[in-house]
Amino acid sequence: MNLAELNKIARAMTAPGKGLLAADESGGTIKKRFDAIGVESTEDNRRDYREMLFRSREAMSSYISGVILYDETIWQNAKDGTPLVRLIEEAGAIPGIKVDEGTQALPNCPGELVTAGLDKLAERLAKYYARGARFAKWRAVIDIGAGIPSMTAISVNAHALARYAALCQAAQIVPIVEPEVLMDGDHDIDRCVEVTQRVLNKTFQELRVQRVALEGMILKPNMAVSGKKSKTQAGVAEVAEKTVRMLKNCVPASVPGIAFLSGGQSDEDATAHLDAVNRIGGLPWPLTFSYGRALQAAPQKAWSGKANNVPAGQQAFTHRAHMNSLASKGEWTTDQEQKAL
Ligand code: 5MM
Repeated sequence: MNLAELNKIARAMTAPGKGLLAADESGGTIKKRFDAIGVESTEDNRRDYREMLFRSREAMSSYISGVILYDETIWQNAKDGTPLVRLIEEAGAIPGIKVDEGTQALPNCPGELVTAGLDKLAERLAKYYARGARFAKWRAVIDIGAGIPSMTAISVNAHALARYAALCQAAQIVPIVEPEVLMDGDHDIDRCVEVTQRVLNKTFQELRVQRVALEGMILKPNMAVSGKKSKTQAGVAEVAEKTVRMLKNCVPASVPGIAFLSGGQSDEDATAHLDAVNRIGGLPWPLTFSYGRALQAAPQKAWSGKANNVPAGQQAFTHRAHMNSLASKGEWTTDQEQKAL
């Protein structure tokens, strides 16, 4: 393992004013997104949509440091035959790949999930590296509810995250470690903090046990937020203060960067929260975005599967990427949010 090189890539992924585009929706998820805009989820439509994003020159070269791809996309070519991976590289961004294979029911733990995909992972990583991937992503899912999460679910998911991260580093690929605590329940923000801290602590414990070099990874956590169905919704200042406290409590300073998931927050909330955490300042790591929905909902709607709408889709994507770039520097304002439209 060349740790200096891994660290260099990790720092480029979280470079000032830049963040990651999570375009790694699996078949089922992209179908759901396309259903919402009345577009059939065919291989060509998925290609056209992602080509539209990757050809958004301003967004890709100024605000996006890297793109997380799904297996299908990393092997796809643009309409003119250029590999989609090349489009990303030509814009100055780094291609990455989702390598987990989704979640499965966790035996003996009703309602809980474990992420699959460790089998043959070393071989798959070698192929992805040869295709140009310089980082990877693995997402563990932890739900909050009555009596859950169990320590069993937290442990097995942390163990798998660390196994994946060690295999990535051996393949000279930077692992994005994503332990997502879902915001779907009716819990309040303090319960989110309590569970997320438990999950982060266990994850870093496993990373250490499995000798993962923290300088060669990126953490992709959830923010501290209220459950979507909670009657009390924490405001921006509380989210920022509790998110920063939670990270300070659990994330070693040697981690080169943190890139949040949006997790179902509205576009503007995801941006406002990122801005607010960055305004607090004085932290050992850059805090940026690795958003899927919060970067793509607007361009998906603007595009709606029509070739004529490509410029509008690209404009919507560029706007969200720009707003999140500003937020990653603590420079976003509601004025800019509205002015650019
Ligand atoms: C883009 O969504 C990713 C893929 O999910 P599936 O495997 O279910 O299709 C997801 O892992 C995503 O990268 C992260 O959750 C962050 O995305 P959000 O939308 O939460 O910002």
